[in-house]
Amino acid sequence: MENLEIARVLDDVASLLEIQGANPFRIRAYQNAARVVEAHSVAMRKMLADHEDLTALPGIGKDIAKYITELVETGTLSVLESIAKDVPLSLIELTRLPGVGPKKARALWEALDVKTIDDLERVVKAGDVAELKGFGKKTQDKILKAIGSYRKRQQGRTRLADAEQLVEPLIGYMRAAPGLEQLDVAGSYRRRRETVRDVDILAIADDPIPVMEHFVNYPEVRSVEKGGGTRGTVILASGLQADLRIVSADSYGAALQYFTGSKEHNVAVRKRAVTMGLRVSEYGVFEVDEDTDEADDPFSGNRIAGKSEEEVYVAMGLPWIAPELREDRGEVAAAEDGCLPSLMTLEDVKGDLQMHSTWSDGKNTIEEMLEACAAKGYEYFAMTDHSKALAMTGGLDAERLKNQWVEIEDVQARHSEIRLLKSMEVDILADGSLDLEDEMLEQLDVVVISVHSRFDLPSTDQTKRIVTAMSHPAARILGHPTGRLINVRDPMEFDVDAVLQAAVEFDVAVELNAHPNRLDLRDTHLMHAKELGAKIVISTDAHRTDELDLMCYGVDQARRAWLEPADVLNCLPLQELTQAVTGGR
Ligand code: DGT
Ligand code: CA
Ligand code: ZN
Repeated sequence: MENLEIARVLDDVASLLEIQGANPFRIRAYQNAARVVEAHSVAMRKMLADHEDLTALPGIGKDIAKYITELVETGTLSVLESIAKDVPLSLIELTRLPGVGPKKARALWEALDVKTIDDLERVVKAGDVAELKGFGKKTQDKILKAIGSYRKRQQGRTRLADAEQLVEPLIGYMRAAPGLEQLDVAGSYRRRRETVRDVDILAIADDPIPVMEHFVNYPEVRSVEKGGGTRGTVILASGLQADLRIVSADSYGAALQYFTGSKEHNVAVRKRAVTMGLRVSEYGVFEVDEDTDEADDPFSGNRIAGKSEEEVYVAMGLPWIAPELREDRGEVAAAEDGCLPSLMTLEDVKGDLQMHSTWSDGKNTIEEMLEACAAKGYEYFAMTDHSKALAMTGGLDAERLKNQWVEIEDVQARHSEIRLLKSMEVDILADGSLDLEDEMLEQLDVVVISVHSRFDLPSTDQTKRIVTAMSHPAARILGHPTGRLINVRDPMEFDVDAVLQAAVEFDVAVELNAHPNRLDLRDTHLMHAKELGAKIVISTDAHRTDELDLMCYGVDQARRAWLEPADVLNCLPLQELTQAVTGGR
C-alpha cells in the first residue's frame, strides 16, 4: 500500500470517528497523521522494511504507527471492524460525495436512516433532505447532482473528451518523471473510442522505480491499486483508472501495438502471424522454432521486430494500421490487400455546417461565430439557429428569421474572407412535417432538419416521421440522427438502415455531430452510410465560439468509420459544397 492510500484510509477512519461522535482530539490525530503520511517522500512500506521508527515522524504516535504497520502488512485495519459495530462503514462513500462530509452523513443516517448512496438518492428524490435541519433545498439539489455524477462514473465508461481532461494533465506530469524516455497512451484512448473504461499508459525507462514512484504520487490519485516494479494501477479522484506499464526500448513498439488493441484486432493479427510461422506478443515478433521453443518462455525464438510499431506490422508483411481502424472490422485484410483507406484529418475540413448564435440559444453573435470560423481557415460555415418549436431555445419563426437574414447580409457584407451560409436547424415535428414555411425553406442556402422532441415514439412511427421529413424537397442535412447523448440518453428507436437508404434516395446528407457528448451518427452507422453511398457532413453544433474546436472529436469518429475526405461533404471547397447542398434537385 502506498502512502497516498494509507492517508486515504486514515482519513476514512477520522470520518467514521466523527460520525460516531468520538473525541475531537482523536479525530484530529488521524487527520494530522494522514497529512504527514501523504506528504512524506519515503514510502511507509520502505521505512518499515528498513526497520525505521514511524513514531519519529511528527504527528505519528504509537497507535497510529501500529495501524500503518497493519495497513502495510495486511491492507486492512482491524479497528474498522470495531467501528463498524457502531457506524455502518458504507457511510464512508457518502462522506466522499461533494457537499456531504461526515457531519451531514451522520445527520442523514440518524434522521432518515440513510446508509448507502441508494438510500440517499431515495430520500433526496422524495424531498425529505430539504426538510432536514442544516440542509435546505439548495443542498438537496447539490447532493442530487453529486449522486448523478457518481452514478455516471459507476457506469464505468468515461466519455473520451472527459477522459482527456483528466489524462492530459497526468501525461504532462508524467513527462517530468525522472529517467523517463518515452510515454504514450495506448488502449481505447489511442483508438479514439467514444468512451474509455480505463487509460493504458506505456513508458520507456531504464530504471522503472522512480517513474513508478512518480506515477503513484500524482496528486490527483485517489487510491493506488498496484504500484510496484513495472506495472502500476491507480484510481484518480474522478474515479477513472489509469494503468502504467514500463517496458524496455527493445519491445516498446510491440507493447504499444499490443496494448493499443483492440483485443479483437490483436487476435486477427496473431492469427495472421501464425500462418507465417511467427509469434507476436507484447514483447515482439518472434520466429517460431518448433524444436527449441519453450512453451513458457515469452522470449524463445528469434526476435525479428519489437522496437517500433511500424516494424511489428512490417514483420507480418503489413503496412502500419492507424489505431482508429484497429477494431477487427476488416482492417487486417485491407492492409494485406494494400487498400487501407486514406483517412481524413482535421486539416481536410473546409467548413462547419451546424452552429447556433445569440439569435437562438448560442452564446456568441453571428459576427463572432464568423470571425472564429474564419480564424480556423474555413472557407464557409452555416448559421443554423433553432426553429420556433424549440421555444426554450428562443427558436425563430418566419418573422424573426427574416430579421436574422438582415443581420447575416450585413455581417457578410463586412467580411469577404469566408462565406456565411444562410441556414436553420429546422425541427422535425411529430408528424414528420418541418417547423418552417416552405417559402422560407426555399430561401435558405442549406436546411438542416433535426428531431428534438418525442424521442419515445414507437420505432415504426419514428422511422416514418424521419423519412417523411427527409423527403421534403428542401431538406439537405439530417442533424444528430439518433438523438443520443452518450451516458445520458439512449438513441431513439428507429430503423437506421431505412433512414440511411432514404438519405441516398432523397439526397439528404447525414450528420456526424462532432460534439463529444453526441458523436451522432456513431462509427458503425457511418460505415454503413458510406457503404450505401449516403453523403456525410461533420458539424460541431457549437453554441459558443470555443465549441468550434470540437470538430476534432468528429474527425476521430469519422476515422474510426474509415472515412476519407471524399466521403465528407464539408471537406469540399466552397463551390463544390454549395453545388452539393443546393443544386442537383
Ligand atoms: P477499454 O479500456 O474497455 O475502453 O478498452 P481497451 O481496448 O483499452 O481495453 P483494455 O484496457 O482492457 O486493454 C488494453 C489493450 O490491451 C486492449 O485493447 C488489447 C490488450 N489486451 C488486453 N487484454 C487482452 C487479451 O486478453 N488478449 C489480447 N489479445 N489483448 C488484450
Ligand atoms: Ca483501456
Ligand atoms: Zn439540434
